[in-house]
Amino acid sequence: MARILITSAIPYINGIKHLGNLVGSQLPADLFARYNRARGHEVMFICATDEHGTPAELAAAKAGKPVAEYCAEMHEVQAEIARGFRLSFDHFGRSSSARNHHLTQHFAGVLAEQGLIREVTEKMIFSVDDNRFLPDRYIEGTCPNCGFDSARGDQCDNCTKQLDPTDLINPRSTVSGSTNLELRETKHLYLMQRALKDKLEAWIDSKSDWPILTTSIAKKWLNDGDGLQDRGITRDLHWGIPVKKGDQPWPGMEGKVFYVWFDAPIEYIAGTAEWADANGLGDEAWQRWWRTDKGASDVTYYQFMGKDNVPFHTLSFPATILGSGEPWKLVDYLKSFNYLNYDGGQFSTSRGRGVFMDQALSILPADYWRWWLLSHAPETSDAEFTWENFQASVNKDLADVLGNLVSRVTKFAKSKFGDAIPEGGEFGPQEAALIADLGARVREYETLMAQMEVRKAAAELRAIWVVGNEYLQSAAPWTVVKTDPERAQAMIRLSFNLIRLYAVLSSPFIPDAAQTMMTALGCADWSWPEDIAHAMRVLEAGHGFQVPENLFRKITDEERSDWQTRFAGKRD
Ligand code: B3M
Ligand code: ZN
Repeated sequence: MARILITSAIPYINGIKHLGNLVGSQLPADLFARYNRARGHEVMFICATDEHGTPAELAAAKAGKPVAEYCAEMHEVQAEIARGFRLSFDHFGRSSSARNHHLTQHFAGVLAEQGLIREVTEKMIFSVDDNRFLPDRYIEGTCPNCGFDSARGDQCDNCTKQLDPTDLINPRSTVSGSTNLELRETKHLYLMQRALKDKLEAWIDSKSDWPILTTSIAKKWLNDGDGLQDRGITRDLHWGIPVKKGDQPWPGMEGKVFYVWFDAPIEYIAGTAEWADANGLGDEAWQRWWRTDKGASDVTYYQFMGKDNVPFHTLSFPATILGSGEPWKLVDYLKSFNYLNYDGGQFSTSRGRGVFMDQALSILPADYWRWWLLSHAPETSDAEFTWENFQASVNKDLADVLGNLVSRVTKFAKSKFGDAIPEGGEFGPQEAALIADLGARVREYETLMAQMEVRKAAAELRAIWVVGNEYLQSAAPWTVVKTDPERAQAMIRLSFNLIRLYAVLSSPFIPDAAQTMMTALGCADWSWPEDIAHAMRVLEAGHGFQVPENLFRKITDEERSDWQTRFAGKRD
């Protein structure tokens, strides 16, 4: 049994995320967590809301609420939607937690002790019309690297370069649009990432098994231009974690807070501590996941995120960890994703274009979305959601292949043999061939799941459903029953075990349908098919069952075109 730590990038608090955000972090992380639990491993799966920074302040102001109250409410909203999507976090924390305050201040303190923090008096952009210092994200302008005209002050979305707002050409405030911006003097703390370059490089070089997308982004930022830059880790804001050196005041830094990207990844650790607190456990319970001196050296740590978050996780956060000189766990494998586009363009939060998580659940259950999103995960390139493709996948894979097998088998068995699995006959060559085929495919599925090859794993799972359907089609128990009822009974007995096999294998993708299948089988044996021949005999003759409700319904052409119109967003 392995010990597996999984974190998903933590979503910002200021609004409900769209399906592109979901498929780039939380959903594949959930798939991996569920799979590893199903294999009997010890899993810790942590996510949280990312609550600091100006996005939260401005969203709260817009909602007319104090920021703390706004964040508490929005956290609940996001937590409820996460439950709706069956995201199986061990804990869904909050980066504004007392634990994160404490740990963030702790890291800043030890980094200072290690001589890796310097104070910089600098000129920052103050927006006269907004009457506030404008944080990086709220200044837009032209990217000096690629010329993209809506680059943000922290990062260019086009070329992913991490930027400082003063790098931008023709900067403007995105709060008011004002170009009445001034440079005003203020003092900030900088993390001396440059001093850690060699260590970071050696660490990244040691990760030969990372996806190309991850390492190429990491290396680009390590070596591009002037190479790794020291980063400001404090801001002139009210909402955030007050700047302190451990639990001591930091002279000259009164009234300032840590930069949201400094404290957000630390929440992965703090969220695990919140989990321990919520379960009445002591510090050793979370430290055994995070401190290599306290049991975490046998933990394998996986992170999931969209490609725009990769520089912060391959450089900034590891700089915090490595720089601390303390034995904290570093990430072992970083799975990153490209973008999901929406119907010929991009998802757009501001224009309401595309399907957002709450809307998705209001029109169809979670499994429909989980299946489509995971089976089309943007791994090797950007992917695109279209309603035609969604309708085709749901109707074909879920309704025609999987759903149909379950309903055919249970309905036929009930009408011919009653409420229990029939006992006649023996498995013959046809069943032996199917079992051999399934055995090979299940091993392949396991390999792909362990490698987080999400799309390929979905394709293998679909193939596993298909071979069962093909077996049933060619064995044709509904015909055979007329001439050789014993033989038909053996086929049906095997088919019931197929349903159980499918429930177990499919549960990481479509947990609700898997549960419905197991409930219909009156079965609570979720054991993984380590031995396929055995797995096909778990449900024995005489075992009762019920015909389940239709597992999946089809999406009609009318619904498809209604939804297409409804989610098209406001026109420019
Ligand atoms: N909240 C950005 C995002 O949601 C950011 C991730 C933080 S991960 C520590 O994509
Ligand atoms: Zn750029």
